[in-house]
Amino acid sequence: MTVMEQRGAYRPTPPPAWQPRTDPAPLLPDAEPHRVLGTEAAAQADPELLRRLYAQLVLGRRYNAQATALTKQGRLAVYPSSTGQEACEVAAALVLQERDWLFPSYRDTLAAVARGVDPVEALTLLRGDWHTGYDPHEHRVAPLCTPLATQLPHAVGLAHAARLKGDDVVALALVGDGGTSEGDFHEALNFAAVWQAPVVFLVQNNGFAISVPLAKQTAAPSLAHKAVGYGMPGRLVDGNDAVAVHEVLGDAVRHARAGGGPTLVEAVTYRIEAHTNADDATRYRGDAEVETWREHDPILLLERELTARGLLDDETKQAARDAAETLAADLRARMNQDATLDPMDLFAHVYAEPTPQLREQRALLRAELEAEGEEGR
Ligand SMILES: Cc1ncc(C[n+]2csc(CCOP(=O)(O)OP(=O)(O)O)c2C)c(N)n1
Ligand SMILES: [Mg+2]
Repeated sequence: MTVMEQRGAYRPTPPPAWQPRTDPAPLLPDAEPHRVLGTEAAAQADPELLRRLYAQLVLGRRYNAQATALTKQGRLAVYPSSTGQEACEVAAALVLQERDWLFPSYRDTLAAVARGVDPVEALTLLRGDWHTGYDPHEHRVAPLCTPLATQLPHAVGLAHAARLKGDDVVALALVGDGGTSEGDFHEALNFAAVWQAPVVFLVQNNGFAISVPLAKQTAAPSLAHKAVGYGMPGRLVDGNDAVAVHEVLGDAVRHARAGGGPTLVEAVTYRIEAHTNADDATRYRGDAEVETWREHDPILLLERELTARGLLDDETKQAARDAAETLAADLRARMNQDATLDPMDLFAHVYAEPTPQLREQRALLRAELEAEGEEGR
């Protein structure tokens, strides 16, 4: 059989011989983002889950505020806040089993903390102290990833390897809207679908890649639609509706665990703060837009539901606030201690075999440090 005789081969003459090899209809996302809060479906939501999500959202909001304050006090080099995106962060952590893996980006400190990473260790990288402050294997949380989308092929590799070994492991990878324009996004999704790897991709579409609005970097109908081209389902969800995100991600994780392959979930949300403390968001967006999103705040949406169902009394509210203040106080106390650092560690773990240039730079630094030490005596 020649190549041209194979099923599905491109035939240039009419009638068009091409046919989709997979029916794309079941892969298409819904026209509107999936919502639970504020709809009739909310009445079915488990009260325990609602309370748990609420407590975590309040903790997360306080963590974001405290970390941002620490940047202003010179205790943290940089903090990409996830204020406004806490529902995605928390739901991503809660849907996973202990044996699963989370692959976060630099904005996903909260997801790492919600999964059990020490709140101070989660900030080590952003403080500039060390490569990663926590052992990724302890809670199965990969290092916070700064190069955009490079965490995605890692997640696919881990998920595929786990399946080959017969381990029951699902990988959940987080990425931003801007990250979906990276080559690594394409390669990860392509391989994930071809291999039917047990991986879930959660795109937090927060409207911006630093100052670049979504419309200036993609012409896709939605980011969830990108899934279809790779042969996996795309789901669209209201990223500020914690219950909806939990439900959609939960479905995707179960689907992956059962051997159904990957899913791409686009959560529509908004970055309330600037990109980081080094960014001035007023230069590229107006206050009115931010205010509109504040009215669709993830904590507010959940509070409304809890109150309507009589699940949120003053005591519960106060307990959530107290837990958040305790977390913030611990963060302040521990982040205000100077870390003990060895400047020579700069060169550790860069390559298995240091290059001649690195060896030379290491020797230079050592000589300078020794000279300084002698001057100090
Ligand atoms: C490969 C790569 N290119 C460029 C950058 C610089 N950069 C850091 S954050 C960012 C924007 C990313 O936007 P998005 O993916 O939407 O994530 P968000 O910050 O909104 O969470 C860019 C371009 C980078 N970190 N890595
Ligand atoms: Mg973004």
